[in-house]
Amino acid sequence: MECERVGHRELDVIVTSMVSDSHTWNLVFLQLLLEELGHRVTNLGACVPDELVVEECRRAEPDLIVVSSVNGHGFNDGMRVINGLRSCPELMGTPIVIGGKLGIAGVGDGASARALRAAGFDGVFEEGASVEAFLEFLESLSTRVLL
Ligand code: B12
Repeated sequence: MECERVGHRELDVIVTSMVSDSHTWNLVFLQLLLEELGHRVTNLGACVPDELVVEECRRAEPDLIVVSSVNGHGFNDGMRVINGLRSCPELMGTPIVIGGKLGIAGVGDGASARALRAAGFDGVFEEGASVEAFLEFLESLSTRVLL
C-alpha cells in the first residue's frame, strides 16, 4: 500500500498595490508574513500602474498574486485590475486574492466581496479577521500530498 504524506510547497508570490494607493506598510507586512512562512516574494510596491501589474505577473507566472489596498479605492481599482489579469491566458488559472481596506464604509454586507469574487478574485480578505482567513487560504494552497 502506498504511504501518503503531507508536505508544504514554497510558493512564488507577487505582492502588489494598485495605481491609486501610496500606502506601503501593508505591503511590507504582507511580504514579511509570507517570507516567514517560507514563501518567495516579489513586492511590486505602491502606486503600480495596471499595465505594470499585468506585465510583471505575466512575465513571472507566480503561484499566487496578492493585491493589497487600504486607501478606500480598492474595490474600484480591483475590479479593473482583475479584468486585465484574467484576460491573460497565462494567468487565467493563477490564484489571485485581494485584501485590506477596500472601501470607505467597512466590510458592509459582503456585496462588494461577492462582486470581486465574481469578477475573478479567488479570495477577498477585508479588515477584521482578514489575516487569519488569508493564512487558511495559503495553507490550502501550499499543502500538497506526497505519495
Ligand atoms: C500611514 C498612513 C498614511 C501614510 C502612508 C505612508 C506609507 N509610506 O505607507 C500617508 C500619509 C502617505 C497616507 C496617505 C493617505 N491616506 Co492613509 N493612513 C495611514 C494610516 C495612519 C496607517 C496605515 C499603516 O501604515 N498601517 C500599518 C499597516 C501594517 O496596516 P494596514 O495598512 O491597515 O494593513 C493591514 C490590514 O489592512 C491588512 N491588509 C492590508 N492589505 C491586505 C491584503 C491581504 C490579502 C490581506 C489578507 C490583508 C491585508 O493587513 C495589514 C495588517 O493587519 C491609516 C490609518 C490606520 N490607523 O490604519 C491611514 C488610512 C489608511 N489612510 C487613509 C486615507 C484616506 C489616506 C489618503 C487618501 C488621505 C488624503 N486625503 O490624502 C491618502 C492616500 C494617498 C494615496 N494615494 O493612497 C484612510 C483610508 C480610508 C479607508 N480605506 O476607509 C485611513 C484608514 C485613515 C482613515 N481612518 O481615514 N496615509
